[in-house]
Amino acid sequence: MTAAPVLVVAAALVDDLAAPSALLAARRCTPAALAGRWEFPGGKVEPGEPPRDALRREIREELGVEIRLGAELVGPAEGAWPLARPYVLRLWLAAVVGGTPRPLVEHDELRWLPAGRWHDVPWLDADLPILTALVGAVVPR
Ligand code: 9L3
Ligand code: MG
Repeated sequence: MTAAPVLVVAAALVDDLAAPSALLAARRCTPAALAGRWEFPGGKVEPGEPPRDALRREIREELGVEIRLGAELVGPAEGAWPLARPYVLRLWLAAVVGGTPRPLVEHDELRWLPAGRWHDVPWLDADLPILTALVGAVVPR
């Protein structure tokens, strides 16, 4: 029997939703198996929680900022991106509208990657195909 998918939501935080140039990458420090790898920040949706609300909550908890959501980068598996089972991920472009991002919970470093350098850190294996699709979907300047 296969466990039901668990939805994770994450943000591609960019400097400008209308013309993305810089992308925020977050380096995980937990769990040990993922420590040192970079990701789109976010986390698990709680039962009954609307996914967009969950994403705003996760980013508030993890980075201490308020965000505005832009377009979703729709994935290939019923709109989601497969992670290691049971997780699947949905990703939205987003911009910071209040505060300055800081690594508060499960990251130990944040980095704004400039245009053309979005692949410059060792991303989580699961996030790499999503990053590649993102690069193809947004037009950096
Ligand atoms: N995960 C993968 N890529 C991401 C995020 C936010 C999460 N961009 C994976 C890591 C964990 C699981 O999803 O195995 C749950 O994420 P979290 O709640 O530990 O952030
Ligand atoms: Mg998280």
